[in-house]
Amino acid sequence: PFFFLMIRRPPRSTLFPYTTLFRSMRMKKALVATLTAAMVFSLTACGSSGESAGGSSSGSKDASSSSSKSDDLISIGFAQVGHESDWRTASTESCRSTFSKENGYNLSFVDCDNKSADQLEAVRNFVEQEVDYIIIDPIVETGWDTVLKEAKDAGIPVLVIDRNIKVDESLYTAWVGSDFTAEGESAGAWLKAYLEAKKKTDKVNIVTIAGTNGSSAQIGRTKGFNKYVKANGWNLLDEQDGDFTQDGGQKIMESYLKSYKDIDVVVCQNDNEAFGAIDALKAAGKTYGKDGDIIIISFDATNAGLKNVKEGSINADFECNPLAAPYLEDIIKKIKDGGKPDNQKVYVDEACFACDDTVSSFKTDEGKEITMTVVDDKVLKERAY
Ligand code: GYE
Repeated sequence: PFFFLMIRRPPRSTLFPYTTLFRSMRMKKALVATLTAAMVFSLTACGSSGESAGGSSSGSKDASSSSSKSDDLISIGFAQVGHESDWRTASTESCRSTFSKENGYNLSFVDCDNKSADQLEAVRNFVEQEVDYIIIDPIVETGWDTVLKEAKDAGIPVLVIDRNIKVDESLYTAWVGSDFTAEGESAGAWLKAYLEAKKKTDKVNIVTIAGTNGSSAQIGRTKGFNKYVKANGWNLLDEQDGDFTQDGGQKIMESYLKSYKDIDVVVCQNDNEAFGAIDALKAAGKTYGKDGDIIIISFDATNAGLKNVKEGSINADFECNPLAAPYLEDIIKKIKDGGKPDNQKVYVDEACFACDDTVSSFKTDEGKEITMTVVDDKVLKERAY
């Protein structure tokens, strides 16, 4: 059902299910022998904040509930970014339901609370504990070489989910995630078409509430959107890090409202930041969205985000797909059967949503045809997360 409204990113054959590069990888030499519950218990590198991740529990709870690891379960260590957004909650739930006991997995889940050092430590612990597979959603792109070499030496396949990692490609088995630059480009191209449709040809003042600095979602969305800022001579007033949280979005919007009198567009790099920005705009008595003075653009297109689009508070929302775990499971099954992934990089399909049909379709400067889906009750109902 998730794929129901997806646009196809042409040329599809090069993007889905697997794209480029494929290489052989080292299989883990032997399955892990018995891993005691006590050992798994120590998988709490990232602290107890994990308990609050979308109602999920931390790795220690998973491990303790299994009391002993049976050899026929595949053990997976997952170092998740944190619990900063609705998107993250959906991603966590996708992994937890895919890699459940019933499906044959023993998942050690660690919520890293957006702390890079803790995430490195969690991965190192997984290596020491000799899990069968390691899944990482990297908080930031850099700093991974040493620990991934350790995983490679231990023969543990590393699967990267969502955000990208900047390392030699021999250091991980596969990556499944989104094309963040394409998301930013879609947003820029939509804005261009929207301004044209509204006949707004004077100076366009934009502020961006960016996501966590150094994360590939922030890097890609910024790069993609800012191409359009440059090409169209828009005025980018400011660009500050809201850390992908509602609180961050609100604080930054409040400060922008103090610094800048004339804002035409607010670009929020995720839905939760948009919720915070909306609160700040409301408090300042500004009008925004469908019939307002300020255009709001967001990314993720979660259910809560799309609710705001339907109500007209957010003008356009560019989807980022958090349900990537089943793709990882396919890869794990292939490896387990003695095979290897068809390709090292897998992009998930994504759609674009708007509050009205001012712009129903457009072409990006990069040549991609995009159709905007106007959010109604049916669209909302189909959006599970
Ligand atoms: O957009 C944001 C989350 O990495 C794509 O992280 C993800 C981003 C997502 O916190 O909501």
